[in-house]
Amino acid sequence: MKQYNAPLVGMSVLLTACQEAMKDTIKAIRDAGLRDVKVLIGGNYVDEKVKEYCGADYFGTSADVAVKVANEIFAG
Ligand code: B12
Repeated sequence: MKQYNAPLVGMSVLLTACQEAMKDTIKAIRDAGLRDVKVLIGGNYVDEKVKEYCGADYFGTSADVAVKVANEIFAG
């Protein structure tokens, strides 16, 4: 992520059991000092609550949202 200077990271989850891992991953991104990297999470059960819990910046339940968010971020 650091190496490629990625502005956006997307994560997909199917299982509620994977929520903690997603939270830990986002924490690791922040702890690595990558505070400007936006994190978008998605998957069937993901909603605003899950987004808040995991510390993500955006959530989506369809691929269209990923495109919308990416366009927003790349537009500055
Ligand atoms: C296929 C499937 C499996 C397959 C997976 C095959 C594979 N290699 O991927 C197999 C049979 C292996 C499987 C196993 C299990 N499964 Co299963 N499985 C499913 C099923 C039927 C479909 C999932 C799927 O692939 N959908 C197709 C994709 C394209 O859809 P999607 O994931 O929703 O993604 C869309 C959107 O959500 C969005 N999206 C997805 N990611 C992202 C990311 C971003 C950033 C954005 C913006 C959008 C986005 O875009 C996609 C396109 O529209 C679901 C039920 C369901 N209808 O969801 C259960 C389901 C996910 N499974 C479930 C369970 C419990 C399991 C097992 C734990 C069962 C067990 N006891 O062993 C295991 C876990 C295995 C594991 N280690 O992960 C539960 C999860 C419940 C929960 N809340 O956690 C579900 C919901 C079924 C249920 N109702 O109980 N499973």
